[in-house]
Amino acid sequence: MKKVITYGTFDLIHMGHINILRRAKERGDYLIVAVSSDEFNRIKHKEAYYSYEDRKMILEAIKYVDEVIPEHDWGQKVKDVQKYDIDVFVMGDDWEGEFDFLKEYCEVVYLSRTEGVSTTKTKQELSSKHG
Ligand code: C2G
Repeated sequence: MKKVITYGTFDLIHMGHINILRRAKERGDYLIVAVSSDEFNRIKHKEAYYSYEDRKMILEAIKYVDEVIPEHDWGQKVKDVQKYDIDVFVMGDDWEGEFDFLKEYCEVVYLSRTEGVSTTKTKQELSSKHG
């Protein structure tokens, strides 16, 4: 079984997230998503609308996702790749090159981001529309 992993906050799930999850799953048979904890989001200077528990539940309901684990810090990726016996690490290409150190442990794939959609954009448009 070919196992794939990807990481992210995945707040206010949108087509960009679905596109990366679908393509990540296409790279193997089993997709693990490491979703950023609320504490790690603070380290990433991100304020998620939904809590970790809610973002985890939403991801678990997506058909491409087989398992959801927490992402607590930047340094857990090598351990995760070894612990979960990962074959392919996938991220959007806004992270191009950032995780190449994982190449000695697994395949590293950066996939194109979906243009024109982001959680930040959604929040901004909603707040300007509805005040
Ligand atoms: N993404 C995308 N297209 C978008 C928006 C996001 O392909 N329009 C991808 C990102 O490239 C990333 C994934 O969706 O691979 C999750 O995006 P975020 O939730 O913004 O995750 P991020 O804050 O980049 O966290 O350790 C890695 C970090 O946790 C990544």
